[in-house]
Amino acid sequence: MTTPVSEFTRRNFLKTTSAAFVLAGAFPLAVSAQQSGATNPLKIPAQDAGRDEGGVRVYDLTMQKGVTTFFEGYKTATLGLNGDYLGPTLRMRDGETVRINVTNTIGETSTLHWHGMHLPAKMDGGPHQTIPNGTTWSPEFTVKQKAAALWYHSHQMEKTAEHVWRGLAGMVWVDDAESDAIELPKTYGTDDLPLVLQDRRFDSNGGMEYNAGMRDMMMGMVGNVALTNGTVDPYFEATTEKVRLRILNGSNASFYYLGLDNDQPFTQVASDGGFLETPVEMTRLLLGPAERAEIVVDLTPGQVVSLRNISNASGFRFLEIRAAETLTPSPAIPARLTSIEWLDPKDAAVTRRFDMETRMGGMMGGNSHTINGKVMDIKRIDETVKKGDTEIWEIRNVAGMPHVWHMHDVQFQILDRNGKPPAANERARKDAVTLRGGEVVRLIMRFEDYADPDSPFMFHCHILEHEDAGMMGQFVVV
Ligand SMILES: [Cu+2]
Repeated sequence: MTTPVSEFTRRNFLKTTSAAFVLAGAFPLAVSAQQSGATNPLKIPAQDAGRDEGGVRVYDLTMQKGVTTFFEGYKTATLGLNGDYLGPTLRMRDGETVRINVTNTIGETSTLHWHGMHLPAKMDGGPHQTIPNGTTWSPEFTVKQKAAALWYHSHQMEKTAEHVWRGLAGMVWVDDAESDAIELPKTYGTDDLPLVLQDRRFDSNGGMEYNAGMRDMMMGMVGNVALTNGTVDPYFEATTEKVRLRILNGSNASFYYLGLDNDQPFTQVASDGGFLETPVEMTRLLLGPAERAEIVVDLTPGQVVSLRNISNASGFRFLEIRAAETLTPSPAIPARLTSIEWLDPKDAAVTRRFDMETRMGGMMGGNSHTINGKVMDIKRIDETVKKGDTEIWEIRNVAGMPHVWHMHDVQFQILDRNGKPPAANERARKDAVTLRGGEVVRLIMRFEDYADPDSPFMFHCHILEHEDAGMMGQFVVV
């Protein structure tokens, strides 16, 4: 397996901590580097398509304590769902009714949030839907969703960062008639891969305890080792001409600027909430915490190419792809992938404004991360939205550091970023958007189907340390 942790961390901290932060500007970094060939086969999370119970698709997820061997000879205490670290990829279909029995055995209260899903607030798994240790929560809802790679993670009030860090996360892939028919790679684990990208801070004993210090609370908790589906320094042996990578930035706080190490182009075909209308060829992809992108990589026989985070000095590797000497042909990517119903700003009933702000407290007070000057109060409803309304939400990052806006219930569209049209790969259904320091985005969304004056949805920064520090608010749809 891989280099022992002590050497790994020392070497790479020395190599990167001084220069890397400068090179990457304001972005928090994950630091580690791999110079030679990758050492571990990529772990592929199990797929779980549930079981049919009288027309309802039923899943069982157990949140549990685990022990994971990330580095040979080192046992690391972790959390997982139906396993030691992370959880299975749930497969579900648009139009189906699903029930997920979530049993908590981790020894403390948690929650499980369906990130990116459009569903009733009571089923959302936010801070109000707590699951005490030893109990089972069984949300049931109808999937009303375009095909997309979504995810689930703990959303426990003030503990989200720690729970996700320790491993309480996994993916949800929604399928529909369009994704069934589309000519893109879709054989799970063969040419269609989930890639949960994370970084974790390991100590010299192989531990990855969540010990956030002052700087971590300000900047977000950043690691010294890259993990892909919980694998350190992984490789994948490809057998097809094209591989589709469904990438989730599952980190607490790191922004990944991804590219292939030979700078060959790849094609983005989907964003957070499903397919782009047309594929976008690119060589670099920025993903903030919680954002997703599906990309297709073209391979030549015998090729070895690596997906790297090139935003730090060492350019650490998330995945080495080793193409077989003979590759099964893959069809060309369709020129048109889907149609998106673009919302018209003229139809917006309301424009709301949100300032994301970070203040450094200095000697007298603590640091603060706020939205419109407020920190989260679970008893306070910040915004009330009328069901059926289209709204514009203007988000300003008035801080110097980047933040990530995420809101529950809806997939939004980006009208503009700093007054200019969004990049081609952000003309999409999205539920999370990265804002660099000083940036302004205008989002448009429609609040459909579900209203409940007693159960709020969340909006928050998806840097999890910021969320836990109170950079979160609540809205109800009535
Ligand atoms: Cu933030």
